Amino acid sequence: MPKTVIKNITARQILDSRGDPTVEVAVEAGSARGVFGVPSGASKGSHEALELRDGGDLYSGLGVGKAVENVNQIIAKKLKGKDIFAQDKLDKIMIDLDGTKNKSKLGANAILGVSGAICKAAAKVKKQPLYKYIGSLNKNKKFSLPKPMFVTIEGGLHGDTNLNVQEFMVVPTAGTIAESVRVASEIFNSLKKVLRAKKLDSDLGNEGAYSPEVESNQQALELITAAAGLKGYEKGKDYNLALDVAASDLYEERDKQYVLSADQTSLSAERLVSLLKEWADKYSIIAIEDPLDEEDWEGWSAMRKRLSDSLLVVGDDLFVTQAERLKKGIKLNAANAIIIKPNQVGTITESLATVKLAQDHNLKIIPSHRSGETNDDFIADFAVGVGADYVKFGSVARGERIAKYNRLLAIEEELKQK
Ligand code: 2PG
Ligand code: MG
Repeated sequence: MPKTVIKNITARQILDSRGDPTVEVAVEAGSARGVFGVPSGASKGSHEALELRDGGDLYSGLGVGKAVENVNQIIAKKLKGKDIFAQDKLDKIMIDLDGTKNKSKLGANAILGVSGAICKAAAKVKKQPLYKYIGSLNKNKKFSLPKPMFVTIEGGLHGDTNLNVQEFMVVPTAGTIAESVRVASEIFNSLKKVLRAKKLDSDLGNEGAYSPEVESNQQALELITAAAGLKGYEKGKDYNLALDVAASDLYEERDKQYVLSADQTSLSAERLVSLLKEWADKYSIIAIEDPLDEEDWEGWSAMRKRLSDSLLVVGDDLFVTQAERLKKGIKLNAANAIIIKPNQVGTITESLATVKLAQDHNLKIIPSHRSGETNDDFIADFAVGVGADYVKFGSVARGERIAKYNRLLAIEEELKQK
């Protein structure tokens, strides 16, 4: 392939799905143009790469003018004229240009915007589907479709509710994306009826899932089970459940307790793990993300020892997509699955390296959206490109979530025709 160089890089401020500013970057090379919209989290891990925000009064300090300027004034000058296919070298230039450990000088939002747009533009120059190009970056040629985990009820920092556990997900056992989407959609719409019948709120939270006030955290599990039952779906057979406890947000450092206010209780790590195990057995839960605080490495290891390997213990805030933290987790056997969010680390190359490291140690890979999203569907191609096991893109409602599931549907069709 002849060299095609980067002609232009431009960034601008757009809005995300929460109405907050975020960065969008366009990269031009040859006659191709790659555009990438940067997502943004709410329940962030404290070791994530830094999202640069302007501060001040406008947008309550959340403007991304500085990050945009860093792309337009600093990064663009360095990368123009360079080979569009040199993803790792281009990412390295940005990492060096930033020079900080957490990308706080230029902003991980500025850097990831460019990194993602480069990747998309390069795939277009090559006239390859994006997943295929991403696969080539990680030397993967086996493109299988991941199993989606559909967020169906949400609480924590994602909804206006007393529910403490952040995400209750439905994981259909169906063998295709099309069937999985159907089962998830049917359960989702059935749940609306269940909620209304119980006079519970059926409004949607940040990720398009229901966010009702509950009598207890466990009630959310009962509600989903009832909704699925109404459609004739059996837990453990037609679907399983998954949780994101996002436990760092529930943890009180002072007395080392996890506060489950909806259950009027506080639990030690050990008792929380016992409760999660009880739920897992009763409700056919196959994966529990961030069951404990992001610094409680020992607690994670102890949990893994207590539970069978078939239950996925998933590190999100624990690993923040960073190889350094994953290495520690591998050594301590802290988890057997990892959430991959490119904006937690700040470049596509580093995200791919973390995936590779995890795969080499048999951790399951779960690429994920953020609670603040754009209509960008890059993460769907990323998941297929790296041969991910599962994905988590939110509920089956709201455009910025279904953009990603719809992209998986399209990829599934495409792969079938091959
Ligand atoms: C999570 C994510 C996505 P946020 O905790 O897994 O659901 O939430 O983007 O707010 O960090
Ligand atoms: Mg999480």
